[in-house]
Amino acid sequence: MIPPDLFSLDSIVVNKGHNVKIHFYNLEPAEKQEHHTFTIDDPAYMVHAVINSEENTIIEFTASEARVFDYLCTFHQPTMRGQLLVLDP
Ligand SMILES: [Cu+2]
Repeated sequence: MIPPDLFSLDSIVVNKGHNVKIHFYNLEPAEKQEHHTFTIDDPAYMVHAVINSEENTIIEFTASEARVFDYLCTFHQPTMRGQLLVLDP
């Protein structure tokens, strides 16, 4: 059985007002040329980072709105997804 594509974190918890910095690594071997995305499709946080195998990037934004946001990889649904919880302390 082939293991499903997953994020290493299925939830991220931050406080409202904080700067969020996500180090996003694609751990697929280079020869696979398999892309992943980190995507939050919400007017509060429009994030869409696409990276190829063995690449990495840093995604930064300010957590200006407190609630639950889904994040996902657009290529690997339904398995590759998680939730960003922005708390109002
Ligand atoms: Cu993916």
